[in-house]
Amino acid sequence: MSGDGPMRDRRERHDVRNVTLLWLLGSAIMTPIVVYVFGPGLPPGRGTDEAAGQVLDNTVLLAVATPIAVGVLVFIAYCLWAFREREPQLHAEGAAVAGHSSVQFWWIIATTSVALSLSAYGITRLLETGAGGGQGPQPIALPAHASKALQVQVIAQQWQFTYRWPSYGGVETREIELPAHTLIAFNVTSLDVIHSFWAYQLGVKADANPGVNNIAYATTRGPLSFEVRCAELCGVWHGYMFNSGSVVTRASFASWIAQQRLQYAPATGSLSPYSKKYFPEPQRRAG
Ligand SMILES: [Cu+2]
Repeated sequence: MSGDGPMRDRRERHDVRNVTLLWLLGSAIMTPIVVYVFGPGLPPGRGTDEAAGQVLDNTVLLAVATPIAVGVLVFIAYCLWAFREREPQLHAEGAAVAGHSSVQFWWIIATTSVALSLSAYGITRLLETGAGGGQGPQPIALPAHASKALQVQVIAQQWQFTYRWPSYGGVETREIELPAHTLIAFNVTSLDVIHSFWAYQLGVKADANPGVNNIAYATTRGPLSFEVRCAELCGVWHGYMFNSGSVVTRASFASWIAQQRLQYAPATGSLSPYSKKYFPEPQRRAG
């Protein structure tokens, strides 16, 4: 008795043409819905050029993933139907599992091409715009006019962020306000343990490491309020390490920073000189 004959018959009965049509139709319907209905609501919003870029990238990922997800769902649905037990037999085993070399071949080709082209897309986008992530002390992908960016130093410590403004007399503030339509260079560092500066609506997330100046760029758009959270478990009060900030018009920013300079003048005088990184306990960090 040969087991090969009936199995081959069974395989040939598969409705490849209609399954493929169903997949193409489902993808043609679902992909525009996903892109145009869900795309605009994807994180992290359009608070900065970088955040908007992340929305675009997330939309591209979702658009590419949709036909794949539809394909998997159609395939599962077809399997449930095609391999259902037609005539219940108490002791019958299912058909032997058989490979299908051409499906396997094309699956590997398709998934490899999708993964490689997405990684090429990701690398291009990172080099084009930066991504709002810290790129270390010497970023290799600089935005245009990077040297004219407004420098803001983000100093993390257990368990709060403070902000230092080298172009405004080195004043250090407890809150953060940023001027609209301005390229900002966040110089992120820490005084103690590893933290992470995560300003969600700005599309910025950068590690705050002691002894390191980690630079992230973002170009603000219109007025906006945003939240800052520490995104790295940093001790018992990690969950309380947050504050809020806002992007305001350039005129309001100018009056805010002037008022901060005035208010903190006595403190500014006793701060150590502005530096890209600080070691508040020099005796424990000799060298
Ligand atoms: Cu922290």
